[in-house]
Amino acid sequence: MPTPISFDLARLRDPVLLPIGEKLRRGERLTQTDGATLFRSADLLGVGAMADAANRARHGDRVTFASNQHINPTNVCVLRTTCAFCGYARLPKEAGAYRYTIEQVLAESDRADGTITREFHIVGGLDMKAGLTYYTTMFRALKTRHPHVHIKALTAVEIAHIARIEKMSREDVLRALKDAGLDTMPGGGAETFSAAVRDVIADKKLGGADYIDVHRTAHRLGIRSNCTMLYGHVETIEDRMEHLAMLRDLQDETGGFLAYIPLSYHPDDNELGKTLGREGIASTGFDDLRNLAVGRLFLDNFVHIKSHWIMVTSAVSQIALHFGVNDIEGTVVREKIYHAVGAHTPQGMTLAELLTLIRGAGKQPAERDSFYNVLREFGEHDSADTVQDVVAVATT
Ligand code: V47
Ligand code: SF4
Repeated sequence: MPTPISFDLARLRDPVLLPIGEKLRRGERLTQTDGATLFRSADLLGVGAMADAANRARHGDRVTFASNQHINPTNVCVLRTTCAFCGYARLPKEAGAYRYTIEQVLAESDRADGTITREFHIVGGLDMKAGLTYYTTMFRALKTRHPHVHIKALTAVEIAHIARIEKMSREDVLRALKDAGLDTMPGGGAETFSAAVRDVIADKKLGGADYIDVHRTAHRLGIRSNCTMLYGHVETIEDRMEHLAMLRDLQDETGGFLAYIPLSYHPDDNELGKTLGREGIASTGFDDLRNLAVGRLFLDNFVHIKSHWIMVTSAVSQIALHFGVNDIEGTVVREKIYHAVGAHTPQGMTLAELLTLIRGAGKQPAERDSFYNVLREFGEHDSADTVQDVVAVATT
């Protein structure tokens, strides 16, 4: 049972939201129909106020972020021609195709420009030449070079791909990767689970039930993970709710998800954007905020709802801190996947910029580790240089 949320019903202008507000005050779980009502209501401030109350009940005014670095080791992908929304992947011989050697991954890992990197977020294409040994060697080399850095790597789709090319079970692949240094898994590759949607946007990609199954297996092996939903393309509101219900069910079962991150579809430089005639028009700020708020309210068993500023802009991420969000994707350093599909945001943010963004929303910034333990709290006048870690972390 979710905890009851104290909340003033007078803040709801749309009468259809009242029964939902009452349920939340009683600590009742929302149904998929309630979730769809939240999505359909134009009372964004009402929906946001409920999500904000739910978020404050868990986190008060604290907003966390991670000092992380994204590394994308290969953009070669066997699904290049079938994931219609992806602008990042290349065929092996296509212009722009790359696969880093382990030395290049190590060189990339040193690019954090003097900041403290505590987490590598490593994802890439489904490359026939990037099998289990490629990744186990990479993780071991990274752990040797940066022993204190957490490795959050490989989506469920990549795990299934490695299992297929190595003719191994997904469980054995996960065990071997864990042995080599994989600490947690990111949430990418989920897209929208609905089979009808997948037929249009990613018909050859690992299906929703399999995505859930890989995460279930990972959780059983003690590998915690994030989860995502790609929205703003051809999915219906019912598709969104079916997707969220599958995530909530697995979380009830395993408790292994750390955070939920809705990802807003970017239509530039990908086939789907051309087909939809939507080039240049990404999702609206309204829908971005609503996806985050509904995530907070419907996923009552998730502690953390994260906004990915690279996708929705830092301005929307900042406002989202009053719409149910308690965590902002971190410093990132050099993002490639969204910048291949028209994201106009910078490729990384400094710690000082993140502090300004969070404080500007009247919130209290705190740096966290990959398991959401708070490492540093930043007071009103503290800077990245004046606040020491509460735990010892080696700089890279
Ligand atoms: O799965 C691809 C998405 C995802 C496009 O777990 C696109 O902490 C929008 O999952 N428009 C990868 N999105 C990124 C991801 C992620 C990001 C930040 C943090 C975490 C985490 C995970 O990027 C893919 C896909 O859904 N993507 N193409 C596009 N055109
Ligand atoms: Fe490959 Fe992932 Fe792009 Fe699909 S979304 S083509 S699986 S890199």
